[in-house]
This record gives sequence, C-alpha cells and structure tokens, in this order.
Amino acid sequence: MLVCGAACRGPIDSFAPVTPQGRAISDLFIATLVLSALVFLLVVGVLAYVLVRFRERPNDAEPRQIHGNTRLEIGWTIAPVLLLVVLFFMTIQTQRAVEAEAPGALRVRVIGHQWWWEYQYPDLGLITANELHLPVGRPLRLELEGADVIHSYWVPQLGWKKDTIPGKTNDIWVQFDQAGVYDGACTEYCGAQHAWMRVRLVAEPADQFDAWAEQQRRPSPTPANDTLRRGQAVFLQNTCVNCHAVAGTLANARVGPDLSHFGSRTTIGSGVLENTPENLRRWLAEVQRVKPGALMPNYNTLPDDDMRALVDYLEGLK
Ligand code: HEC
Ligand SMILES: [Cu+2]
Repeated sequence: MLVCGAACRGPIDSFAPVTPQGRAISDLFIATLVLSALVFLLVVGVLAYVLVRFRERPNDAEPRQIHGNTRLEIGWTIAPVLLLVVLFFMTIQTQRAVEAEAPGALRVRVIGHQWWWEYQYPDLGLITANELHLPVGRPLRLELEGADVIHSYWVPQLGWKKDTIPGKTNDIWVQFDQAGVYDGACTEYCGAQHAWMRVRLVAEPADQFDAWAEQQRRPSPTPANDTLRRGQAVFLQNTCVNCHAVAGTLANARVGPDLSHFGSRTTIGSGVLENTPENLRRWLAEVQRVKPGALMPNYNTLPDDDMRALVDYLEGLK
C-alpha cells in the first residue's frame, strides 16, 4: 500500500488489474511465482528428506563414498532449462499481447515534469494536468515523455510501469474494462518532491468522458462578476503568466500546469493537497512550505482582497 495523502482515493492494488494488458502481466507474474514455488518446495523437500533419512545414527559405520552421478546431473540441468524455455515463451506471448498496437487508439501524451504530470490529447485538442481522464472500453495509447529528468509512470492497476525519458517516447497500451479512480505515483527518484508526484487516473464511461472533454476544450469561463474580474486581473498582472496558461486569456506559458480548468480538478500540486479554496490559498501563499522546492514562488505579499479574488477566480475555472 502507498501512503497517499490527498491523492489517495481509489484502491491501489497490483493484484487487481483493470485492463487486459494488466491482466496479462499479472497472469505471467502469478504463473512465474507458482512455478518458482514448486521448484522451491521440491528442492527444500528433497533436502529435508535426505537430512532425515541419512542422518547419523549411533554405531553407524563410515558411509559409502560416492562421487558424481551422471544421470542425475543431466536431469537437473535439463529440467531447469526446459522450465526456462517455457517461461521464455510465456514472456514473449505476454509481451506480444500487451504491446499489440490497437488501430484507432486515442492518443494521450503523458509528460513528466518536476513535479507534476502534463497530459495532452492531440486528437481532441486539449491539455490538462495531474488528473488523467480516460474513456472505458476504448483502446488508448499513452505516449510517455520527460520534460526535464527521468520520471516513471506507475499506476499499479495498469500492470505497466514505464519511465518517462527526455528525448524518447515510451508507449503504454491500455483499455479499461471498468470505470474507477486509480491512483499511482512517480517511481523514479527525480528530485526533492519526487514523493509528491502522484498520479490520479479517472476511467469513466464514454459519454461522461466526452462531456468532460467537451468542457475541457472550451476556453476557460469569462469572469461573470466583479470579484472574478478582479481575480483574473490579479492573475494576469502577476508573474503567474510567465509560467501558466489559461485558455481564452493572454496567459499561455507552459512552464507549470495548464490552469484553464483548474477548478474541475480534485487535488492541487500533484496530490499534495485536496482542491479546496482554503488549500488553494495556502498553496499560493506558501507553496514552499506545502511542497518545498516546487518550481513556483510563494505569493505571500498579495493583499488579502486580491488573494481572495484570485482564489475565487481559479476555483471558478471549471
Ligand atoms: C516560475 C513559474 C511559476 C510561477 C511564476 C507561478 N507558478 Fe504556479 N506552478 C508552477 C509549477 C511548476 C507548478 C507545479 C508545482 C508542483 O506541483 O510541483 C505550479 C502549480 C500551480 C497550481 C496547482 C496546479 C495543479 O494542477 O495542481 C496553481 C493553482 C498555480 N500554480 C497557480 C499559480 C498562480 C495563481 C500564480 C501567480 C500568483 C502562479 N501559479 C505562479 C510554476 C509557477
Ligand atoms: Cu519522481
């Protein structure tokens, strides 16, 4: 079990895969485990038998001295070789099953950053961060890339774990057969906040996914009242715009997570806080205490009114 703070909602269980690819990997693992267990029991069993059967008894004479036994030696060389051959072909078969390319798969670029995840859907023309929404029942191709250092994308229930490497693309093929929220984490040490680079993956029925995608594709909502307008002005007049994008405004930087629909996410900062107005305020005022080392500065000098308007504005970006 992972300790997962705000990021943890779904079950985290490597033994309960939710994709055909995950099941194939899990089946191979179980088969290998069972075969190894049988070999272990056989070796330990024979050893125990010999220890008891041929133990020294009182008045025993010196036992007969034997050297070598060709037939036995050939036997215990061939048997493991055969076992390895079987495992080899099972592995090849699993590999072919999990790496089979599915035509028409929905592509998602998964980009690891210090210390958050960027998700781009080139077929749908939308970009989001930290929470990956995917449709159930449709073949998916996750294209893993690294923006800075090597990270590793691990959601136990996918069965897969693959590195995100700068300058290289690693594919993960998946197809969900049940809806759910599946959590994971970065599993390649990538710097100070590696531990707070959680993954949250939301697999949802196709119609829900389409509705989500439709909403995410829209420009962020125009501020509808004075507070929200003030919040937007605070956002645009501060250095936020050097790092963040909000679709439909002049902010289009890509250093930090896209905030166009930030209000529709459940966590802040890759799982370090639940997404509530109080927590967002904490994040903005003292991000360096919440997530020390995060590549965003504290905004602890904003006047209170400005801060409140900014929080309302960001939470309203649904
Ligand atoms: C120097 C670049 C930089 C500046 C300036 C900056 N940010 Fe960030 N911001 C980041 C980075 C990088 C992250 C991701 C940090 C992490 O999770 O490790 C982030 C994360 C966030 C998040 C959480 C996003 C999510 O999906 O969890 C919010 C909200 C946010 N910033 C708002 C702001 C606001 C508002 C401002 C201006 C007041 C601002 N940022 C200024 C770089 C910046
Ligand atoms: Cu990491």
